[in-house]
Amino acid sequence: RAAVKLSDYTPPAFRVEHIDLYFSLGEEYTRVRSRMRLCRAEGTDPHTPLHLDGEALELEALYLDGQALAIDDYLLTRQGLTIERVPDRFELEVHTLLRPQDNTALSGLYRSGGMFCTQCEAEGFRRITYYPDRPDVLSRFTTTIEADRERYPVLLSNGNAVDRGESEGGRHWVRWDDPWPKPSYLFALVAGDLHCHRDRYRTASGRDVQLAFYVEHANAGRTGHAMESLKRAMRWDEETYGLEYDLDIYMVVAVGDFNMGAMENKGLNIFNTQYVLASPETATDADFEAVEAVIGHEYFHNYTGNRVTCRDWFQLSLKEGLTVFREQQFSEAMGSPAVQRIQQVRLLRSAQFPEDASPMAHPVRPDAYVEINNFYTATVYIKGAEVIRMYHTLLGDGAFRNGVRRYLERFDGQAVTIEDFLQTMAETGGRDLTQFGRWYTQAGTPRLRVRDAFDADAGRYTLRVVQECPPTPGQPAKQPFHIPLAMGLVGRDGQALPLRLAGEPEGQATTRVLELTRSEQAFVFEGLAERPVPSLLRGFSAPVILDYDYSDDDLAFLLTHDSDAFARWEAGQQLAVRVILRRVHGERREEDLDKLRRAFAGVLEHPGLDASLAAEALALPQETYLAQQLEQADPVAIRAAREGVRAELAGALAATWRTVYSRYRPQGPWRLEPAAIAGRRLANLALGYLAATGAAEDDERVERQYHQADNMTDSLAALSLLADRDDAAAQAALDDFHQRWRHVPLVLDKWFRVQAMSRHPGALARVQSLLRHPDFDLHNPNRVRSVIGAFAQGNPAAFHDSSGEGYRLLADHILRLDTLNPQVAARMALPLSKWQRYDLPRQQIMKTELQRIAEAPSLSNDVYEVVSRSLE
Ligand code: HT7
Ligand code: ZN
Repeated sequence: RAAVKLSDYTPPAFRVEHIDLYFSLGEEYTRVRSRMRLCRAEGTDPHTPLHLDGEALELEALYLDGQALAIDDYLLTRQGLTIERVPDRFELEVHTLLRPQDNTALSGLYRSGGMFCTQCEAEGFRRITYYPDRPDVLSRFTTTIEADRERYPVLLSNGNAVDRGESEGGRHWVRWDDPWPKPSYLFALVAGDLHCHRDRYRTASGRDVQLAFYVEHANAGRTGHAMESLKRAMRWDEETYGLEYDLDIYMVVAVGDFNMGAMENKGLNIFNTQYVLASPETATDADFEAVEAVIGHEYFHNYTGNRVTCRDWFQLSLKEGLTVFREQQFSEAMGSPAVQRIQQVRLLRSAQFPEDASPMAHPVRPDAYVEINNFYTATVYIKGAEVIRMYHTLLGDGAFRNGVRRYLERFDGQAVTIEDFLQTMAETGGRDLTQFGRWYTQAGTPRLRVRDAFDADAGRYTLRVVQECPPTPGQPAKQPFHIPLAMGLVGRDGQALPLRLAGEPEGQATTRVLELTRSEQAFVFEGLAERPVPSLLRGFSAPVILDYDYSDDDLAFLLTHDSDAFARWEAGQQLAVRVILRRVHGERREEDLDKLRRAFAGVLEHPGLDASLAAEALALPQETYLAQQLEQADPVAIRAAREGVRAELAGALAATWRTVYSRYRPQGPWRLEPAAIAGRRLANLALGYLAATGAAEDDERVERQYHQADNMTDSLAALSLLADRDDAAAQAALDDFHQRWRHVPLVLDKWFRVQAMSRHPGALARVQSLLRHPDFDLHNPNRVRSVIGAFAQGNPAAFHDSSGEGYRLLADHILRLDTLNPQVAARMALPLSKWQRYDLPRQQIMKTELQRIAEAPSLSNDVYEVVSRSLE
């Protein structure tokens, strides 16, 4: 199937000066009339035909400057419409007919519950009307929506409502005008019977902006947190980047059927309900945090993405990497920067590193794709954000912010490239970033091998760093990257040592950023009285794998003494990784458990204990991260080793966990405050260990928490521990939860998820029955993710069951889902693409299933691209 290549980019031949859309929404079909003012772009050959993208449309009529075109005046294909001869300036009117109620792909105009809504990024607008559906064609939009007044009292689109009226047959209409030229992917329309939560925000310059959250009536009262998050995001962007909102109204609509998290349509964001609705009874603390982050993310896109957009989809990380980084900065500012950083790195390691090591590996700026929807990846988003973070590290906060501001001013209203951003940052920072640009073009996770030597006589300590990057598809050899390596040296007394490189004057800095630009480099520190312990990659200053031969004692020492919170956490994780992996290899050292027990006890006894950091430090490394440390992983053995260590730590520290549990559980009613959130986290972590002691009193503690909880965080923490058991109390709790929440879809998703991720040996069979449960629905992406996604990505031991049943079950459902929603089906196929990471018998079955999918008739481009690349 044909790939789109970055090297084939050509500028658009026609500009759309204005588009006037008219939607007549109906139950059977919807009619769309589009009137466009088009003109040939300067310098374009006057004979270039006009091509408009269009997909799954019924064309009803076409008029050029008022003249109806006959069927042989144009060429209609499955991809679009071509008119061979057109004047330099003209008006084109296109009438299309759609059936949104049959649109199960959730791209273009579709139905979710009782409402109509749209999703146009990346290429959904072409499923609404014929149009140059590419991000470098910016146009002024006016949109009129006409629909039944009773069923759809709320009619929304981008910009400002400028007119409204009644029409015959109980129908009404509203006209919207968006003053900001935009690409078609930012178009949005919503119609429904919706509850509106209104508020207002006064900008730094004193303008009032109306804020409006629309939800289905059943969800009224659950938008308060999202509203407050939005106001915080608006203030933060003003204070941090000097960016003020640029329309008089900001609307957010929550829909229950959505392929991704949310969408930044100009002035009319459409959100997955998951990232808007939050109340203590239905949402966990993590959900509350995610709502704030995603609300921020979409809001920040208003500049980084909307005011300055992408020239083509290869530049996707230009808006996504930068916006994820801005979202991360926002979350760091609203909470604990260290905890946020740990969570970001955990996500990068569990989602992006495996992608970078798989056949799906691609650079942050890919150079070819078959289906762009497959490139909304962890690499483009979160490695892209790490790349932006490295600019920040190299330039410093002030120059970085000035650079972003200059980029937004210079390219306001334009569709630009990653190169434009890099150039602006280089200019503002006064740095040559040419080599840094390789982060965009080379895939793969670089590995840093660090070796050291200490010359006691000269008081000189040398760090030698070698960087390597493994081959990735189409890129057998890599050039060295420009890598900021933040580091420090810790003295044997636990004090941070001043860092003076050979030839430098005395200085007091105890953290500094070494810049790696060559395959091999040495850094010599002077003035050291004793051999220090190096603290490397502080704050995770680059998305790399660090290889330095720490002793277990060094790790325990850093866990206690490192002044960098991230590095402390990392040291504890590495110690735990070693102990668990030794078990995987059948190596059982008596002293191992004791080391870990002492390290953990040390964290808990630390005088200035930060409960949320402690919860991070005491959580065992994820199974997927453990698997990455092995050439070929056996997920069942990893699960057994990890659970074995958990059980031993539970037993060895049982009294401590019980004390922690009772001391940190917040007293009194639920509150969304940092101390209460941190308390719940640490108490629930302790409960997780207690669930593994095997003591009846601890099993009862879990049951009691489930039944007494007044909030979803505690209720779900207990339920997920109960889902690991299969006794009567566990079943009763699962039944109770289902009974209580079966009418609240987002909570019911949680019920499915905890079972799909159960550590019980019967989890695979349970997933098979969940897929037959009457509440399971392949049409709803959230439900699909909470069963199939949670199982295949979040339950490695069950998914990789040696029978191959997990793979077969996944393949069967991908094939079914592909006929409904190819985008989501392709995402569900990704776990199979990582087959090389597993032992040979598993590899074989995974490839057989990939092959079976590849050979299925009428496979979508989406799934085809994932499975074919996986098998290359
Ligand atoms: N920019 C948004 C991308 C998005 C999307 C892409 C493909 C298919 C469906 C989609 N829904 C939203 C999300 C974001 O990054 O903010
Ligand atoms: Zn985004």
